[in-house]
Amino acid sequence: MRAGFHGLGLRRIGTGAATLPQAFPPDFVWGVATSAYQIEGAADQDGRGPSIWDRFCQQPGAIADGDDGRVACDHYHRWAQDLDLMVDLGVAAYRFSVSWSRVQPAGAGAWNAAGMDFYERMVDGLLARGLKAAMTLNHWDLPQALQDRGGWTERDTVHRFVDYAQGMAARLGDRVAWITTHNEPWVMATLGHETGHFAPGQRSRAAAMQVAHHLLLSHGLALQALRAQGCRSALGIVLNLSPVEPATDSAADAAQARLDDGRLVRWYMDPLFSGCYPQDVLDWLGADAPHVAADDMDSMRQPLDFLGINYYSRSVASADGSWNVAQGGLPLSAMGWEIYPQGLTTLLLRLARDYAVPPMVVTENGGAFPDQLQGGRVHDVDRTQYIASHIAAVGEALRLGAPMAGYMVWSLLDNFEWTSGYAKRFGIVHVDYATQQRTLKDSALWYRAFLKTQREAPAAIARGN
Ligand code: GCO
Repeated sequence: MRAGFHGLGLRRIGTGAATLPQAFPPDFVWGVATSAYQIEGAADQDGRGPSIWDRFCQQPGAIADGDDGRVACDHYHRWAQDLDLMVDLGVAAYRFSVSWSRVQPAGAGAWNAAGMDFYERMVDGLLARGLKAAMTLNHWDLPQALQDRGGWTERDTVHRFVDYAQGMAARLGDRVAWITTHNEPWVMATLGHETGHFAPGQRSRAAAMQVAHHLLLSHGLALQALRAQGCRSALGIVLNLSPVEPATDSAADAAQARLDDGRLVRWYMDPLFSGCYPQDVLDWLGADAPHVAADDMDSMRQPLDFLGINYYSRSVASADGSWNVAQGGLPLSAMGWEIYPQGLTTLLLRLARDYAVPPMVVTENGGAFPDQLQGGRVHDVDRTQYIASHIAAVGEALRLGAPMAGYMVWSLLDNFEWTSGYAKRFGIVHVDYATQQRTLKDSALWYRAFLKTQREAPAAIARGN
């Protein structure tokens, strides 16, 4: 793959925003990503049980404008049309997630045939269109029934997840190219259980660390179980990672950056690749460190067929907490996140240097910007520049030796952006929530044109053009 990239040379096309390597390897996988709760809607239909996000959205003040995912993009009913959009864009792969409570409403025991059928129809629909399926098992929407029994703080949930993973793989493992166990365990642990910003809204550092441990453990045990049952899908996990940079060159900020890196990056990467938790973080946690049973660390470290990385911005550490994004001097997205594509190159190279990483896929990257739909067009120059510059950053990491295998835009559609509700739009396709009409934004048109150059590039070079 790396050789392929070098072999194609570095002829460049201008985007106005960034310079892109003209040709990624021919087998580099380009895709778009979504998640179940953010797009499906049909929350009460065909036997779906409630998830922790359904419950969380009911808490007054939890979500901007009191929004929820009950209807979202109505993808449950419009999936075929949405798959057609992907064909139109020319992507090779679609990363989606399964709503656990749709297929197994209580998170244990009985399966819901109608829910399973939905994902089967959708996966068959992808294959019929020549698209690869990248299935995520857990994109945050734990069945509420399991939360009522303690959720991810309870070790029993680990075993429930393994059963669920086995059920999904038994049904769809012959057709999905990739299976991801968890999406962003840091978010579920930290935002869900330490700061309480996300479902289930708990506020305990000890609980959060136990959750992180159970997520990693259930990942490892699920991989073992899926391999034991002969699942042939590529198996991996998706982490949200960032380079952590000190706000100043003071020793205190450097120490803070090291700790933050430990909590965000090494807490997840070290057990997956080295079979241990970072000692500096364990020391800092003290009594809040998770309970780890005898074989857990071995169970967690399973060979990965791929590693998914979600990247949006860098992280900046200041010991006194005084740093503010405005000080960075970088442009910001509508989320208030710094736009920092070179951080993605830095991150990918660091992972490749410090760990024996498998092929890496950027499984999410994109931006929310204030879009205007006018005359059937959305001129989202900022988003287009964001995506183009981050694809260039991936190309740079690849050129410098990181084993990059794919890139997926977050997101195909505007969708339910968690606590921001529908106010923040990440889609390259605009969704009119009143009519459910989809409109390709300029960023989608750009991505389509870019992917066309990628398909044509090898032939063009072979012809010596
Ligand atoms: C994530 C999230 C997405 C968010 C996106 C933008 O995995 O971080 O999967 O669900 O919508 O990150 O905040």
